[in-house]
Amino acid sequence: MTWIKSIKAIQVLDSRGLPTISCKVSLGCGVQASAMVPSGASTGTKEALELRDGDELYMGKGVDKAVANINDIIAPLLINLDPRDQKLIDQKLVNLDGTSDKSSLGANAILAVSLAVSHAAAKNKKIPLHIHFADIYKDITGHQVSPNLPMPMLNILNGGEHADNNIDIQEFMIIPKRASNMKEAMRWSSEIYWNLKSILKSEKLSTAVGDEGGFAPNLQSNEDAIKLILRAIEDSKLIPGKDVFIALDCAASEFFKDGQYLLSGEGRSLNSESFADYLEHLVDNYPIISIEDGMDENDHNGWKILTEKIGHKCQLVGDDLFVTNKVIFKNGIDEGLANSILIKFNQIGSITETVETIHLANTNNYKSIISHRSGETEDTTIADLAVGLGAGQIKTGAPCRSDRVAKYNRLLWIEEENIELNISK
Ligand code: 2PG
Ligand code: MG
Repeated sequence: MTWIKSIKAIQVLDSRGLPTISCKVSLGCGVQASAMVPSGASTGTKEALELRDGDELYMGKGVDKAVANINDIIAPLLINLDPRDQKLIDQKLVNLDGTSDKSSLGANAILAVSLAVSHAAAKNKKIPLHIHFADIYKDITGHQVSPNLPMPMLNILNGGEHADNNIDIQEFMIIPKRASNMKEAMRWSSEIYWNLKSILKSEKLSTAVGDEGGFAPNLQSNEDAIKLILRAIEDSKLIPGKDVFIALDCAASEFFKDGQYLLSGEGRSLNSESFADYLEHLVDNYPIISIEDGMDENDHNGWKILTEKIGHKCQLVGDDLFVTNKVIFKNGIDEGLANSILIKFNQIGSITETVETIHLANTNNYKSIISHRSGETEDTTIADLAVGLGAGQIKTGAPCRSDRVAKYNRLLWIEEENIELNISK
């Protein structure tokens, strides 16, 4: 029998220099483990509530209340419980909170504990975290998954809410699809990133980076961003559309105003039908194989149009649309919206609920992509989650900035230590 001896949380800073929570769990056997929670900027309105203090400190962004909720309310409830029973721990947390959006204790408080408990349990079992996650999936769903290494999607050019430039689309990602392993995927991505930097310099464009480590130059259009990336791929002696593909996160909810998609960088305003045509044009003319949040989270009609138009030839990913919430996701599946889901555990607030949402995707032929947030820390839990659950894809920013590469570096170690794992194609 192993048991939780103490739980302690403190306020730390994330990659944007804003407060977040670090939580440490100590077990009776002497094991200690900690985890930190991420934070989004282009958030979906139906995400679980991230509790912020709202006072004069840190521009209202402090998390002292959430930290106190862990230390004073959550910790006493979980002492003596078995950390290996993630389902029970998360159930207790959800019940203690008692709201549908975790607004009483804060999803950030609940997730910090949920994550730290999983790390402690894996250590107690003396197994890597990704194997523990595969066990958790089995416990919760009754199904076995096949762990594998996820294909990375690296955001190398930033716009929207993540950068101070004029680009409307939030993320331009590369997918090193033909790389034979993680090591090669990361080498190609780093070379493309550095070649993009050289191109930007030679064009006298800014090489400053956005929140996720991608470059953030001012450009004439979204297509110009794609063209620059294609050049960078070619300069890396790789073939766009064969070796390396492109993925976009439009984060369209951020520029949907009064029924129109406002591409202010291009001085254009399009309705849902025309914006779907615009995206189809991009898919037909460039090696784009994945588009996330191509429509506003509430524009379900637009999502239907887009899914019917290009769902057969492009991965369409719901992020703000589904917010990792199995009830919202189920409705979306029934409506036939998108064909994939972005998974961010802080959108829902616990490991168990995250696993349930991934299981719903698995049983409905939707792909899952494990994702970071734009505000991150050195925590690498998502790398293990992607491997353990065999999700197949991960997006965690540029091959640059420690908060981003920490996850890729963790994947490189997992590959090194598990020769039986292949990279997902
Ligand atoms: C997204 C994410 C991560 P944020 O929109 O997919 O890239 O951004 O964390 O700001 O919601
Ligand atoms: Mg997104």
